[in-house]
Amino acid sequence: MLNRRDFFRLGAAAVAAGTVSKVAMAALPEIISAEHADTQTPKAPADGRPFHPVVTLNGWSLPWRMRNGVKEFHLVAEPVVREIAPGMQAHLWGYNGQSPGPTIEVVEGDHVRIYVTNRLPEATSVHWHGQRLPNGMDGVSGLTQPAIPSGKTFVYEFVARRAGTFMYHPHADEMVQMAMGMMGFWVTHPKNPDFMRVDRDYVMLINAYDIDPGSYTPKVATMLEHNIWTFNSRVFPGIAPMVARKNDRVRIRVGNLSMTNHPIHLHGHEFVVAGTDGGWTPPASRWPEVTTDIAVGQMRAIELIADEPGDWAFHCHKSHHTMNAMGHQVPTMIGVEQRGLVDKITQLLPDYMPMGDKGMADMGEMSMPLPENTLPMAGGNGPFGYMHMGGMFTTLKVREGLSADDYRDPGHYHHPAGTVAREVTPDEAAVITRAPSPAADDHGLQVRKPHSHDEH
Ligand SMILES: [Cu+2]
Repeated sequence: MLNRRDFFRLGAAAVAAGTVSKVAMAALPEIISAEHADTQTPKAPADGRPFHPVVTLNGWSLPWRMRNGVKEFHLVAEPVVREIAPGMQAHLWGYNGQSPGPTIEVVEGDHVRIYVTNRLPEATSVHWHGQRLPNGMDGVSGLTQPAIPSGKTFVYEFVARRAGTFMYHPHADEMVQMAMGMMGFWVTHPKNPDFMRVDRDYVMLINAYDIDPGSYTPKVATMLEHNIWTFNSRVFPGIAPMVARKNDRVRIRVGNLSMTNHPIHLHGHEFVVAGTDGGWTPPASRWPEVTTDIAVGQMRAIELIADEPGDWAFHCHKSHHTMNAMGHQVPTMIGVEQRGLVDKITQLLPDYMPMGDKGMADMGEMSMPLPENTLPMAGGNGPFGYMHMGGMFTTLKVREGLSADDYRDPGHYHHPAGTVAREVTPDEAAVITRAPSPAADDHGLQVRKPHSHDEH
């Protein structure tokens, strides 16, 4: 976990290592930077007006300073190294040491000033997605401002007029800069801290990368066939769980800055879409869902009562998006008998291994030697064996008896006796009722008899 002292220590290092002169920076808010991928436990704001902070999965919120009633932040656009999951690092562009950049949290009505220092090799800008602001603060390079050249610091200033859920990202060489990971979350909390109060408020951004096994930098021209699908530039099993006390009201805010839509699905509970990037939805307009599609450029704030203890999957429902480092040229081999072939192929390729004739679950599990800097296609070990999941997958862990500020991973769920699916006993098997069928073999399967002359 990060604490404030860590921020300052890392911040000092970042200033020393920076390319922008210390003298020029002296009047600006300190640069606070973080490089590791732990989730920061939320803390009540040290100054400014009160709010209930959000929790950024595998991320953190940017500290600020108050100066003459203005809330001042300092974002630094720069190359970063992001651990995608243990075993794989990506060379991305981001803000303040990370991609996505730190979450910015302000209160409705705050006068906000954001210094943006550009340490990228090319010009950038920051667009404050969804905000009401003066046109010249909207961050569209060429249209509303000159782009911020390398090595320069620009300042944005506006009043956060509307409470809600927002994002920030460049509007300069967008295809490259967003494919490289430049994006961050912004939450404007309501003036009244009890308005739509929830107990736990998680945020994450969806992005996707195309990083060939053995390489570190995303291929920025890829439009759809990405191989790394992320929540906050992390993939399962590298994504932190969301933790909730039983009966907590939980909000999960998800923004999509990838190149395709993502149907986000939660197990074991129903939720409502309580907010979009356009604001809070009127309560009468909400309906129960277990999956909500999030289009490109959209945000959804979903809310639920976490009243079912357990470890509940939370994931994108596109099955390719819960895979890692997946090639799309894999032939489907289900049902193909490969045994005869293998002997012949191994004469040519001694290390050849047949794959996928019973499905593809074995491909993550068999821990083949991987090239440098990539991940198995899926998964990690769960309490009941191997989990065939990677990519945009995490869990909502609902537990009784947690304290309100405890966000630590509680470990695997302990299921009450008799509540886990299991193999039938021989006695049970003997009395299983079979659906009446004209012909069933010993395994209960219907057998289609070949036509015979007797039937005519
Ligand atoms: Cu998806």
